[in-house]
Order: sequence, then structure tokens, then C-alpha cells
Amino acid sequence: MLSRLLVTGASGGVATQLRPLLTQVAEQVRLSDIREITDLAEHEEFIAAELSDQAQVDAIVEGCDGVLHLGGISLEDTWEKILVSNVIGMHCLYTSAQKFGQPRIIFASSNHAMGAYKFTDMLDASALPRPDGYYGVSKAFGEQVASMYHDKFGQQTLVVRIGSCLPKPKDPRMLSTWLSPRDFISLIDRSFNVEHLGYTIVYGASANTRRFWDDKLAVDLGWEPKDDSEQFAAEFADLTPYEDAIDQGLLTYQGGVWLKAPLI
Ligand code: 15L
Repeated sequence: MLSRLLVTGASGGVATQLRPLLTQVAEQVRLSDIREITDLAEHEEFIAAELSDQAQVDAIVEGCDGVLHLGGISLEDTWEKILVSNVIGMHCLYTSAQKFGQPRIIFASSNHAMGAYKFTDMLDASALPRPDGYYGVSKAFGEQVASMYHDKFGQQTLVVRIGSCLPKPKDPRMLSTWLSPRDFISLIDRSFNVEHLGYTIVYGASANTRRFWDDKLAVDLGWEPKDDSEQFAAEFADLTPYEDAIDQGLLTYQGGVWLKAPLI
């Protein structure tokens, strides 16, 4: 059990789903975001921070023995905004972690770091990044920051290339990429409790029948997702055209439509 877990990006959609479950991994939870959170539970506190401001990041990291880094821009955006929050922000976080005892970090990377791979590819952690936009590029950069701090200083990180963390899939693609909040919590729990985390990369997806990611290189982590999006497949109207399109190579990219969208 952690004493105090820092959650960045705590006002966002993923953090909001996880918050009630975080009592399973930490006694105290420090929530941080640029948007204030007021509905605090007894075990929670809130400290606002801009991720590109080193002093503000120092203030949130100090006193924490684990970090769940969900902060930054979470969708495709302009290069200028991505640069500040996701690139400079990542550097600030790792700089602070060195100052304050190297708390283990879970870095919310994204499937969009690999979004240009095809639906028919089966990826493991050895696959090279193929981002589908600036957002994906920033996540690939973040993974390399974490790798360098591990090799140089021994900072331990779990990189989780999150698919789609939602209560349930919103479209047929998410039948492949869905990560249930319950499986994410068990991943967080493993990351903070496994004896040696080192620098580990996993794909953040549940045990979906249609998943196209293989976590065999992270076997030492001992994470076993339990949920399968197939339970929601019937909620989508006839999936046959969708499945045919995949077979014919028409519905191609793991990141969905992002690769073919213009840059902002
Ligand atoms: C992401 O990285 C986004 O943060 C999220 O909003 C979803 O779009 C998700 O990927 C996805 O690909 O479904």
C-alpha cells in the first residue's frame, strides 16, 4: 500500500473513473490538475499545478511515494499546446521525481503512439512507435524520457499504452482497445507492488477477444486483465460490415481515424 499517491490530470475522464477505486492502492491520494476538484473524499487532497512549471510540479511530487501520470493534453491538438503540456510537462515530472526520492511512476502513454499500425498487426512491447499525430509523437517522446531516466538513474516506470479507458466501448473499434477501469486498477496495483518494475511497457487493454496487442514481454509484472469487451458487442448493430472491412484491409489503423485526419 502506498502512503501517498499523486494523480496528475485528476479532473480528466480516466482519473474520474479510477478515483473511487484508488483506496485499493494508496492510503492518501493527492489529486492535481489545472482544473480544480472540489468534491474531495476524506483520503483525497487537491493541489493545482501547471505541468510545465518546474516549481509547481516539485510541489505536487514532494511527499508522494507513487505517481499516476494521467496529466497533459489527452487528444490531438496544436503542436504548441502539446509541446507545453506533454513534452515540457514530462521533463518537469521526471526532474521532480529525481529530487524527491524517485517515486515509481505510471506513465499514461497511448495507443496513438502506435496508431499507424494496422488492425491486422499483433504488437508486443518490442514494436517501434508509429504515432498517428502530434499527440502520439508526444507519447512516444514521453516513453523515451522514462526509458532514459531508468537507464541513467534507475527511475522505475510503467509505460501503459492505454487503449480506450471507459465504462464500456463506444464504437466497434473499442471492442479491440477497451480497458475497463477495474483492469486498470489491477494494473496500477501490480505496478506499485511488483518487486522490480524497472522500465516496463504494457498495452492498456482488457482481455478482449478482439485485442491486437500482446503483453508477453511484461510477463514479470504478473498483470492479468479479467474483462472482455465482447459482452458489449451485441450493443452495436450488425458488426459484419465492420469485420468485412477489417478483412479487406479497408478499416486499417489501430488508432482509428486519427492517422488520416489533418494536423491541427
Ligand atoms: C486516447 O489516447 C485518448 O486520450 C482517448 O480520449 C481515446 O481517444 C483513446 O485514445 C482511443 O484511442 O480510444
